[in-house]
Amino acid sequence: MSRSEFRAKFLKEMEVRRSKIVLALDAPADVDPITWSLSLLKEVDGYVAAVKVGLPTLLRCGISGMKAILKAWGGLSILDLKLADVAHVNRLLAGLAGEMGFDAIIAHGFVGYEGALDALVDQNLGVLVVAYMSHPGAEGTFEKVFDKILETVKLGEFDGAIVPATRPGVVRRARSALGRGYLLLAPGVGAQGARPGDAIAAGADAEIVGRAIYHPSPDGAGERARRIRDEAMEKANLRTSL
Ligand code: NUP
Repeated sequence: MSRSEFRAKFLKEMEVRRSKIVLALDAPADVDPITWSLSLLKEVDGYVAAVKVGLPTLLRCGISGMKAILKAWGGLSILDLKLADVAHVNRLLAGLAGEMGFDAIIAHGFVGYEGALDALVDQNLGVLVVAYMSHPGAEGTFEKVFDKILETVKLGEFDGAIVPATRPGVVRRARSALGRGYLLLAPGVGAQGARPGDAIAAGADAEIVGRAIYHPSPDGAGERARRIRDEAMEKANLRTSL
């Protein structure tokens, strides 16, 4: 999938599913990861626009388990590898992501373009670049490289960037540097302290939410996802009933 193809599909999916929430699927250590993922996805169907799978879930489900989960889900999926390697390894992992059925991958931006992220251009896969992270200690490093990473996003004409919902000011800076032609997805809502809708109000297209939806168990996750979606939509002055 080329850059514009994933971005267009994601924007369309948000419209069709009437949600600006992406589910972070990070299976806890004490569950059967495949059963857990399947029941969670069933619960949240209708309330989230896409699913983002992290390494813990992928490693524990394995490639065939992951394929089965994505097939059952049927919607857009993003693999959060936070790739940060040299070109030939990045290319191998991007190929594997495509083979499993993922529509996009997340890669770190600090590695730069030439000999690293340039390998992800033309992989038939959407690419989202981590521009600034959501945890408290991110500032010391990411403040120094943020502007450079945004330049890399534009250089590779990637689909967009991952920016912290915990720092609406950073989301605003990313939007003003990139313009409307790039996706901004923001994690950090709920368990990490940001309120639903704050990042969208600051210019993000969607918010990535994990524990606030699936904790303590998939039971009731649909209702929690619905509430978070509605709160986010309301804050962003959108109407889900449109
Ligand atoms: O800066 C980042 N912060 C972050 O939490 C970049 C990310 N990709 N994430 C991911 O978002 C993290 O790996 C997890 O999958 C999700 C947040 O989960 P939660 O805090 O909503 O449970």
